Amino acid sequence: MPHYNSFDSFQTKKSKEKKNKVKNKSCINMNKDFIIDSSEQYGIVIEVKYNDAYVLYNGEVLIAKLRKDLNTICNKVLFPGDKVVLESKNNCYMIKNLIKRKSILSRIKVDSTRKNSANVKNVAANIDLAIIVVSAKEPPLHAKFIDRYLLILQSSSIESIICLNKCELKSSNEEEILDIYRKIGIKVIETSTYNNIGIEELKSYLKGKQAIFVGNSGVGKSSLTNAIMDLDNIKTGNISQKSKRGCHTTTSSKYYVWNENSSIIDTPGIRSLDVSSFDIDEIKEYFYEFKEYSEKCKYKDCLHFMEPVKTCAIKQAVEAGKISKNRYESYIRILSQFEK
Ligand SMILES: Nc1nc2c(ncn2[C@@H]2O[C@H](COP(=O)(O)OP(=O)(O)OP(=O)(O)O)[C@@H](O)[C@H]2O)c(=O)[nH]1
Ligand SMILES: [Mg+2]
Ligand SMILES: [Zn+2]
Repeated sequence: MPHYNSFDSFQTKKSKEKKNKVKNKSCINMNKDFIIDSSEQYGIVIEVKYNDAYVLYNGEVLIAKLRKDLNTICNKVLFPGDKVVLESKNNCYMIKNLIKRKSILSRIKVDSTRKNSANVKNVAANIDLAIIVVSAKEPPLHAKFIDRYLLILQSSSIESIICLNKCELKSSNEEEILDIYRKIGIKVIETSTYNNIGIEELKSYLKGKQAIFVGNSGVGKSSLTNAIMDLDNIKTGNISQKSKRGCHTTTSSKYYVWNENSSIIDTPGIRSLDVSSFDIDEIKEYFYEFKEYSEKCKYKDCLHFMEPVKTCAIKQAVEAGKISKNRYESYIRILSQFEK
């Protein structure tokens, strides 16, 4: 069985090239000497507010601005988790260099007012592990959300696990959805910040890592951050009684250190995850459990979509219950967007 975290072996050359194109787009106006390979002394960006970067340096949080000759503002080039080299000038801290990133989590926002113009929105840098946070109820658990997050994280080569929060509200319905992911080799942790369940297990996965919580508004990302930090001062929000969804309480991503070498980035809930920047034939590459069957499809370029069942080994595997129907439906739902 393919394991979800063995990204590179499955990445196509095309998707790698495309990813690099996206990465470069995020570094507009960047002088070449700004990015360096390494430095002994560096600080970590914990939050960025317009032109101010809050940098954790030797245990202190400093406010720094970007080098003037870069002619750009902080929030265009720096993200929580970035490692930066500082210099002090006239009682101000300047960011002299950015240390080369090992990963960047981006999502693409399509500007609906300007057709075909995609806007790269970076979320955080140097992530070792992403925790896709979902809740058992309020907001309800849907496999399609998890599948979109997985697609985006895997295309950024970021290892991911699932955390089902509000597990005290779980019923057999949610259990069935979680089983889909357990079966394809993704770790699922169950937590309840109300009943203090699973927090120690979650910590054991986060230890020694720069991790990030992603997921819809109201699932409990900030509540989990409070639980891990043993704090209660990170703002959390109520669930709307009408829609049973979150109210977008967290508005910017923030980095928290909870243990030596262990940090967590709490992010705002994402309204919609756009996947239109992918190529239609790239999507199937990230549904890793398809791989062992797709080689048996009659046509090499089979999209497992409009092709007849008799030529498509994926459709046959879905019918035989070897591939989850839910996952296949997510795949088709994503592909259908390209038809519009
Ligand atoms: N029943 C239940 N509710 C929880 C649990 N953990 C958090 N909540 C509640 O869920 C609501 C939303 O929690 P937040 O931590 O603000 O959610 P968030 O994911 O940070 O939301 P955004 O910042 O809007 O993206 C709050 O009312 C919490 O009290 C839990 O384990 N069980
Ligand atoms: Mg929050
Ligand atoms: Zn096929």
